Amino acid sequence: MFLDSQGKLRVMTIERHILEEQKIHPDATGTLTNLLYDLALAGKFIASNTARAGLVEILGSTEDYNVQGEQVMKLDRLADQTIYRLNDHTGRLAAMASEEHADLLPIPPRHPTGKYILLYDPLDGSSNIDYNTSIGTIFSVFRRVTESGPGTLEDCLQPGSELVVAGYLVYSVSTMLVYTTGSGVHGFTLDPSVGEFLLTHPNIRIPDKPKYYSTNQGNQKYWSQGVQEYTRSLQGLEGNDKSLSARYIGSLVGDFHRNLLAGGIFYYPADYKDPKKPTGKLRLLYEAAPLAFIAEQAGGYASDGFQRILDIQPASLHQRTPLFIGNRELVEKAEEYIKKFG
Ligand code: AFP
Repeated sequence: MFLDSQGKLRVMTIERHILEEQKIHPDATGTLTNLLYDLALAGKFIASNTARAGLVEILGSTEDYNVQGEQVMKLDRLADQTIYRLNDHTGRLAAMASEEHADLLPIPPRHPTGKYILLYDPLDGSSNIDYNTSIGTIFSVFRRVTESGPGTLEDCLQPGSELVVAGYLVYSVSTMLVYTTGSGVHGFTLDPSVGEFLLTHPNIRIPDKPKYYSTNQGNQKYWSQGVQEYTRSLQGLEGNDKSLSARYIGSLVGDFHRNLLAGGIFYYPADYKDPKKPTGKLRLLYEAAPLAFIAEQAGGYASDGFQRILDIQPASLHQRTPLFIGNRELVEKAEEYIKKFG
């Protein structure tokens, strides 16, 4: 909320912003607008539980019981159920898929199905919960490819280039929701006093001058030569490159969000901890593809080290991928090093 140059009070709530975006698409029916609004609402519920996590015994194991003898629900399960329950009956979705579940989540047969597919990682970075460090929710939406009836696996297994919405919530010093529908990236901060997301970061662009590199360098000995050499270049140990500062939370949303605003690169490469399976850790559909869509809309780029993340055709719901994401020239440089050194 602020006064513009004419002294008029300006408030851009997320609802108003989503409605204004809808006007860009004259054929829009409003379904996607409402779906986004449902996700913002889910974010408010999760943020509220996250903020009270240390007080209401929702940390720790789902096997625990609170003082009233009620079974305690772990925060990531609570987040998962919040998103599912707020979206299972609206008639907007044909199916959902969550990082917390092995299989696709059907819409209960008593409710109507719709034309969209929602994929989500309800609480990313959950190993940070017990340490009061930032965590997040990642979501993305595809248009279904099947004609009607319950959504199928085929509807979910689409490349990121087909996404119609991607966004995340970060629960930290404040709660923010950042999303794109393909016309720029916009960030909203939750004002807890009124319970509303207000536009605070319109049209986010990754700054041209990168500041940070973010990776779990504890895994360095398991990396390929290309990734090791690339890391040396980011540290200014190769040629005349200036060094970047290192920052790593271990919570993808938090690390990505910081680098989106400050400039830099996040990478989680394939590693050889298990020499038979040199895969990345992050999930293509729940983590890499949505953030890749946001990065590209903000002027950045995302790759698996060989190809554009958004071009990868997923073969399974929980497929993992290496991820290099952030400033375009830094990601392309990673691709060059991997091409040259492997
Ligand atoms: P958790 O949800 O198990 O904490 O995993 C978080 C995550 O998927 C992603 O948010 C982080 O970027 C990455 O894993 C951190 O992995 P390392 O702990 O191996 O660095």
